[in-house]
Amino acid sequence: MFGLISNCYTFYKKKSERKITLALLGLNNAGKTTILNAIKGEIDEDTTPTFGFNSSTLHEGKYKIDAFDLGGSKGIRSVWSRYLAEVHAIIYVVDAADSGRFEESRKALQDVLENQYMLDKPILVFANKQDLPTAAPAAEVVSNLGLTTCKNSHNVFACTAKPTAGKPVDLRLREGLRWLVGSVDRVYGTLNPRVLADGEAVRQEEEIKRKEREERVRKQREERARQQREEEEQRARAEVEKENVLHDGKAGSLLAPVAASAPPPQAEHVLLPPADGKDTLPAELQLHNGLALGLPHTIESPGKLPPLRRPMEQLPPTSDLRPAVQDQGTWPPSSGGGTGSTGGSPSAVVRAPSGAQAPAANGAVMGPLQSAVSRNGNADDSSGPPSSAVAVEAVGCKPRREDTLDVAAATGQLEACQWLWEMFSSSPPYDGFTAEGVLKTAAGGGQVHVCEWALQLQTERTVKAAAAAARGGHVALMERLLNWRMEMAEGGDEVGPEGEAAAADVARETAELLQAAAHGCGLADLQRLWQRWGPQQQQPPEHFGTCILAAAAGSPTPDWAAKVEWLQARGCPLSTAAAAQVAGLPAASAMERLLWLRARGCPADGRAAVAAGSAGNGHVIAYLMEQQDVAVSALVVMATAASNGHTAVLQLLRTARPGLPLRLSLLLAVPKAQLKTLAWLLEELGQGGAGALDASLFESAAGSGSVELLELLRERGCDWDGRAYAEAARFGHEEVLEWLAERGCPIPCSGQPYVWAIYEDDLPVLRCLLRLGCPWGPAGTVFTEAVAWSPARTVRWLLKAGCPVDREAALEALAERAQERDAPVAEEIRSMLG
Ligand SMILES: Nc1nc2c(ncn2[C@@H]2O[C@H](COP(=O)(O)OP(=O)(O)OP(=O)(O)O)[C@@H](O)[C@H]2O)c(=O)[nH]1
Ligand SMILES: [Mg+2]
Repeated sequence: MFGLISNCYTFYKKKSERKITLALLGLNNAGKTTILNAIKGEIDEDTTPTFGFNSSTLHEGKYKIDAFDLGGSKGIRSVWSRYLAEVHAIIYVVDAADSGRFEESRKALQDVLENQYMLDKPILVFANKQDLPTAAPAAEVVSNLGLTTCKNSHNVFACTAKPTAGKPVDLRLREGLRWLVGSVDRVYGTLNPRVLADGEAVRQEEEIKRKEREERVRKQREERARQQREEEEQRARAEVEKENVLHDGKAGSLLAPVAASAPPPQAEHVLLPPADGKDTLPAELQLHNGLALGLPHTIESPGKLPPLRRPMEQLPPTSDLRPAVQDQGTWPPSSGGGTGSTGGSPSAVVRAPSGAQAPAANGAVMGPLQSAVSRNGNADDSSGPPSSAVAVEAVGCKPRREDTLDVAAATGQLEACQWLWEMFSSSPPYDGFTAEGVLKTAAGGGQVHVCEWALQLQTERTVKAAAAAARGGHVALMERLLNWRMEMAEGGDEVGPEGEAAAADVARETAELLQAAAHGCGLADLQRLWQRWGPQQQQPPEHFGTCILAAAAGSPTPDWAAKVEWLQARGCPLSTAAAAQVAGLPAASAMERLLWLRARGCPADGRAAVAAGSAGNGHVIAYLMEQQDVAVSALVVMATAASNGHTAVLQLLRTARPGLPLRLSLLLAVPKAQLKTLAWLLEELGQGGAGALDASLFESAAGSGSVELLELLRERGCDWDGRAYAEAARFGHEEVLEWLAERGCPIPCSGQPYVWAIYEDDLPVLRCLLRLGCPWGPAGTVFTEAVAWSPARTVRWLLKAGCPVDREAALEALAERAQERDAPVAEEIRSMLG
């Protein structure tokens, strides 16, 4: 029994979050270990210099973070590069009080940034030791580290990792981590396959090197054994010669016993290294091979932060090449440069509403809510329109807020936007759910009315929204948003932060604006904007020029080539970024544009093949693989194609590189339920692939929501366990939960499925779990999570449903909630506890 409980507990701890791997880098004595300890809440720990690394597990919202704190002494820094393939992002720590080492720190960071595996990975910088009088502020650390030209997404947080006695942990540490996780979250869909594939490629490379080393050692040992044998034989012959002399040439029979004493041929194997080769690896390498394995010193800290937003899978792309459909309520498109006919509004999942309909977003998400909202707008309903709160109470579920608000804003459903805003703005803050975000999404869709409403919610930051409008080809709306900013500035209101940081912000925003215009507007508009906002100097900064030209190359406007040529004449270079941009376009344009660019001397690299893999452009991949100057990682391309369901690309790569492993592709095809691709992969894997069909693969499949996929995997003998329930609950798939129970999948005793439903505030899933008889898990765990994150009505429901309560833990979570976030809700919940 104890074993069962302890298994449940272990399982509960092993939450099925998305995983991120981070490395903490920085010079020795910068405070890396102290920062990691502080984030874990271990503020009293004294640190000693780190040799090798420490690893810790953290939680931030839905993410499980494996953090590797590496030693920063000069002699150890060379091993940093071994970790970079396997990390999603890095935390770089600087001792802000030690200006004498800024230059050394800059160089160390520069080396990291130049590593091929660091491309597009976010970087969080902590300017540590702000308690010391000599500490430089964040802006000074930025310029001393040379971050102003850094192409990776980055942010700097000043902090004090080592608090004075009795003081709480510096909140900026968590804030920084939250920023970093948010940045990774935004690109997780593309970054994660790359990280997995790069990690796999590096592991394979190391495996090959290990085998080569073993082979070398084996040969050396064989050679030594052969020499020994020869020496023995020679000695034996010499003995025989001696005997012959003594016995008158009749000592030949003596040879036999001597030869038998030499080691028999198979005895050589005794000298070979064991199959795992452990004894032949240098100790240092063994240490760092541990990166991908379960490592010691793993410390779990409970996830106390709100879940992060999920990727906007529902939102349609804004950059497809289809001609624009002019939505009602949008400003007339620009007449200049042929922009008007091509300024694409998003090919929305939902059309604009008639009357006061709620956003008809993803049915799975909105189903029950939608009917309540429809009632809300029905004039014949004698009971009158219920308030949003009443509707939510009646239905018992919130739509997944970020998805629905995005869809409503992009498609111009003003009333739905207002309704959703009213409902969510009182909730705890949530990454991505901001007025600025709504404005930007609405601007991207050219939705003027929604923009006007959103401008009442926030009035300062409109350049990003203007850029989104430009990207969608909505030039008049873009102008309007830019002028709004001007008016605000003239009116004396503060625009953005002060000083250096403000200047950097403006530079970044204008670069973003021009890049968006290069994508979505015609040449005439681009030229006009360039004149007003473009760089003053003759030669634009390289990164700026590269990005803007790449945007023009991948543009949906018919005059894309004219834009590229015009930008080239302004000093913007043709680069690998442009090649990658066009390689990911729909098939015919991709090849045509890539050849056009290459004919003008445009370089290309592996990223173009990855982009082509993501778009399913097999012929572009085949072309790139033939090019002498392009290094294509077939494994990475294959992984990307698999996650996007491009079976033909997998087939092509499999023919070109028959030895490519398939397991990674299998893992990546599962979350989006790419059924055809999966069927092909399973076929190819055949009997030998049975090992890949484990319970974690099934867990991931449960998160896809596809019962068909689950059926397919079970047919092929895939293993399953209780984690599947948790994953299905996390993504709100009631149908999958029902299916699992009906088929007899072992139900977990961890309570984790409830915890996910609580994070998502998904009452229907909570009800479903209760109906299926899912156990609550270790006493009080589920309730405590609810007390920390849920609205009062969910807590009330849990009490009614008989959820076990650990009163002490609940009160502690409530106190924290009251202090950090929403005190009134905490108070309401406290009154329920009596
Ligand atoms: N005053 C002050 N001291 C700090 C702060 N953070 C860390 N320290 C101290 O700085 C020293 C080095 O901290 P560590 O965390 O061990 O540094 P590290 O970056 O991990 O160093 P290596 O492991 O050698 O690479 C320790 O004495 C810490 O107590 C801070 O915010 N303020
Ligand atoms: Mg350390």
